[in-house]
Amino acid sequence: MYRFNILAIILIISMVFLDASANPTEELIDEQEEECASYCLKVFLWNTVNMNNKIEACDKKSMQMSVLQNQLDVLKLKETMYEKTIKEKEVQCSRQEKLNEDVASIRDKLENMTENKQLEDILKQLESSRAIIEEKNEQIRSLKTKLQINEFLLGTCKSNITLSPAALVRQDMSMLETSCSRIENTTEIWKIQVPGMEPFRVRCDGIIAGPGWTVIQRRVDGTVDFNRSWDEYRTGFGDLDGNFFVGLEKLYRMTIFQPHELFVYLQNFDNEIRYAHYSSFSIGSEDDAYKLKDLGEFAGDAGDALKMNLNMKFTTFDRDNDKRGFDNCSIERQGGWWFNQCARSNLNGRYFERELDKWEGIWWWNWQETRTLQSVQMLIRSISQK
Ligand SMILES: [Ca+2]
Repeated sequence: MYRFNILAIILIISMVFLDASANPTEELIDEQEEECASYCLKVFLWNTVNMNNKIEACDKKSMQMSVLQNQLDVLKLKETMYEKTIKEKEVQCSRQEKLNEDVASIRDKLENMTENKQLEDILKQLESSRAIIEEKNEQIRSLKTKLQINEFLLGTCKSNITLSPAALVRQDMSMLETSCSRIENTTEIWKIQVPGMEPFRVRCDGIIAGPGWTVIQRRVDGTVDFNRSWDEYRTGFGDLDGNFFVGLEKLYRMTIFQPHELFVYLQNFDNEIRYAHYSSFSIGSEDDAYKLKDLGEFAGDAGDALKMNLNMKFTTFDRDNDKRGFDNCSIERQGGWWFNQCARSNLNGRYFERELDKWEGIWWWNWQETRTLQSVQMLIRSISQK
């Protein structure tokens, strides 16, 4: 509107000027000038209009540019927002992937745990089954031995039936004892016989703890070494008048043939005497490593130093059946025993001539710990013939 007003004023001024310059005497010139002025005015007006159009077009373009710029700004803003959103999504995707990996890992671990648990259960069942089979085997061995005993007794009865009374008396006189049950108030060496073994000599004692006892182990001095091999402990060793061990096989045959009790006699270097009595005593076969199977009830003034050895197998320096994983108790204690980890007594240890504090010596923990003893004996007696 402002530009239009300017053009109108210029047009009016031009017309006035043209009117004022009219001169009759120079008519031709005037006409020419008038034509020229008209032409110039037309050109001027055309240019003016043209410029005005261009200006308007330019304004229009400018407005369009402005609109486009606004749109561009909006788009840039959106682009920024989209970029931000994309980054956030990428982070979320990354987290999701990590989460998926963790879930997969946990699932694998759970599957492994399940497999391991199943494996452990199977191993436990196998171990349990193995223990049951071993127990059944031991029962079968025990029954076989008892069968031998019954056959032995049956044979004796049959031979008695066929003998005349006079021969029966003679045979009775010569028959071997099956234990020291008839010994009283004295100590003697008897030959006895139990099923499954050839007759063998034992030391019978009717003094230390009453009548009817068989001495199975005796320590009175250091003349016999008790740090012996498995075979020697199985067979027995030593001198029945001095120091000896009866032998695990004999001990097994005697205690399975008849129920027995155990008496442990202890004497220190002050000549004080104490004892430990167990109401029953038996050991397993060699297949069961002569396991200490029964101790019954404890009584006595020396304290119970054997209970931790119940159900333990026998161990020697060359046959490690103890419960101590890293070494052999028998090597440390220098004698065979039913070691656990290891023991609170060491009656088969090394003999010392005086009282010393020695783990490898002969001692009974519940009385005077590891201080060595002067003399010890282990005796058994048939309960049925007590
Ligand atoms: Ca061991």
